[in-house]
Amino acid sequence: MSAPLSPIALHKQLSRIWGTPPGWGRLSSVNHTILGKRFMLVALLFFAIGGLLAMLIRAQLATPHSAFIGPDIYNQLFTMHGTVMMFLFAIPMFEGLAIYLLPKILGARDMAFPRLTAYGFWCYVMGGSILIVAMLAGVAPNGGWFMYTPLSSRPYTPGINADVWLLGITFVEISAVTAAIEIVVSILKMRAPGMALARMPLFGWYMLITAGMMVVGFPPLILGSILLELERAFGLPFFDPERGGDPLLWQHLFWLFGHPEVYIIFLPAAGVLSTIIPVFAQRAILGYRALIAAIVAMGFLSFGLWVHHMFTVGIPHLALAFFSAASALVAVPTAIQIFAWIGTLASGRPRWDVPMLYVAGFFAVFVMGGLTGVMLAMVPFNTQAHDSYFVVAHLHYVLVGGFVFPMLAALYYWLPHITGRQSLYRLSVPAFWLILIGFNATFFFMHVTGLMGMPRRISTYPSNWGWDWLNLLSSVGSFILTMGFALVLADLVLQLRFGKPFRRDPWRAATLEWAMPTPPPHYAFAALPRIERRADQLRPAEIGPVLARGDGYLGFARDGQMETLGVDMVSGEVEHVIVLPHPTFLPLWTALATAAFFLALLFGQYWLAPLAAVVVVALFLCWPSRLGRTDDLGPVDIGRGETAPYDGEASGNICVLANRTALVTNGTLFASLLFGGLFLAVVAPN
Ligand code: HEM
Ligand SMILES: [Cu+2]
Repeated sequence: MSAPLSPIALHKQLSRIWGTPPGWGRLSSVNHTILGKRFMLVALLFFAIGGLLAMLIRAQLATPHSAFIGPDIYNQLFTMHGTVMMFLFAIPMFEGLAIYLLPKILGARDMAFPRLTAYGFWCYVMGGSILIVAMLAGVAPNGGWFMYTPLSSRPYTPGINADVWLLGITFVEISAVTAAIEIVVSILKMRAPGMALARMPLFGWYMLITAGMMVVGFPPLILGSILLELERAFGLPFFDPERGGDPLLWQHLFWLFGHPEVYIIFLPAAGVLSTIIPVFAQRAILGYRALIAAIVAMGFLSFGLWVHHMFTVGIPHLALAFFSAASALVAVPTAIQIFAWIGTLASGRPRWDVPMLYVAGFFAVFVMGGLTGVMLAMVPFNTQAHDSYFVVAHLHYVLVGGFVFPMLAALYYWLPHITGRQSLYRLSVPAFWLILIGFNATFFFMHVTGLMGMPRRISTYPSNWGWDWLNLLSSVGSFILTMGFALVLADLVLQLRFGKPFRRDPWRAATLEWAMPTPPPHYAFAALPRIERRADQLRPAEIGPVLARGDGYLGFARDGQMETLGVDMVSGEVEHVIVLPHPTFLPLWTALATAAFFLALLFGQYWLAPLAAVVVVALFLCWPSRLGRTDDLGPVDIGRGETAPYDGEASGNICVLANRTALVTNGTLFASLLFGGLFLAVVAPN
């Protein structure tokens, strides 16, 4: 290229090319840093909403015979609490974290399909809003977060409550599936040159397997929702035993998704732990290869477990034994990870800081959840504890221990990266203790309440069964817990406002995301590095300034194009130059048309739905016209004296891979349909 630029001039040029317009133009952003932050912010908002609902539940249950909330509203409350936490908080939080971090940890300038990121974000916001608006209007879903039929069928839920869930969640799932496909492609194709799969940081492996699980895990749920909505809207009898259907089909389809869902939530959190622990232990993670094997094994095993949620529905005995054994087997890869983390800490020189506090909280809480999980995997015990508060206690130990604590660790670990500011310690430490104590006060005693026979999902209970003081304790605990979260929030705001600017790489980490200025510029890296060793053992403080000078791949601004590199999936050697799209409103318009489609179905305006669908397709057809070039340029300069062709001129490009991944999604959708058909043919032959 031309004469080398000064770092400042290069920064200015790249910022101009990669920037997002101000004002309303911000809504056209397709940048992964911006969208990752937005995803996480909205997910936090939904966490607050879900938490508020939990507070209402605990207020109602604090005393026996409480008349605070009637049973009708109570059903909506716990259904929305579970739904919001699982679909609108946990999954999108993972997506946001992945979208923000992956390109930075793997050494690329953005995700593979920036406009798809934006489209997914809008689908998430709009689908989530449908659910929240329905709740404010008093017609929220009320059949529990897993919407069992026949309770969720038309005769038992005549209002639109169940339709809100089926359509709203399917809308949100679009964002999950698009994000999953994009994450798979980005990890496999867009890493720094030289970063072979065998050198990829574990964070990348965790995200790859999680996204892969989403690609095959979500279609059964989407199919189930479509079938149930068809039954509700047009009276088709998929789940109605009187007309040849079977309500168990819903349970199978739901848990075919729902059990992997638990691991889809846990694996990203484990990825966070595997990233943070070595940094604070000041050594490389123990058992890198064993961990990769464990992650992959977990991904596969988790699909063989769904039936353990249905032990009490009358499954053949042999099948019960099989699924019970498989449920116990999944403890093996979990144990490998726990031992690797403990071993890393034990053999390193651990340093204490706020993120480690939350890691310790994870250990304390999650192990307890694992123990009760092993108990529940035993069929006889499960039969006893089924649908009691024991299960509520277990699932919160697993979800809060296995997701919320690691996410708080992640928050304190990466916040300096996002804001470029230092943590203030005064609030984060007391917040931790409030959360830990409040959590255990809330949920530990629920084990006892459950064993004393209190069923879940009841809005009141009599006072003479010995449940009173246990419930009061749980409610008091939950308010302590809320105070802890409020303190975290206050800490966040204070840090944004008053935190001192941080030096680069505050934790002396060893991964690439710290080899850039913080807060990160829109283009992420001024030049892309060459990786010569395992990419979780780098020295960001040394690499950073070199890259900022434009010393590396693509350390220049060419033709106003947003360029990054595509590599061979396995070896990580350069294959092509990928040109990414500029900001555009197209994703927003397409999402709005998609919203029109779902709203038309929700309100039974069936003439409008096909119209909206046509608009969606037409808008999607506009997407390619804004991108790409038709002339063939051959190999072009990529810096360091090397050349590579543009993505569109080479085989094995990102679009081909994305198509294949989407085909897998489609394939599982049809396989689930086939499973459903066979299931009905066997169980209900007429
Ligand atoms: C922040 C503090 C939390 C409190 C105080 C809380 C409280 C509760 C309570 C009391 C129930 C049982 C309601 C009933 O069966 O009548 C419940 C159910 C549930 N919670 Fe939480 N929860 C909290 C956080 C979370 C989180 C973070 C998640 C997930 C990531 C979660 C997921 C669920 C699910 C899936 C259910 C089952 C809903 C159903 O039965 O349909 N909760 N929660
Ligand atoms: Cu399960």
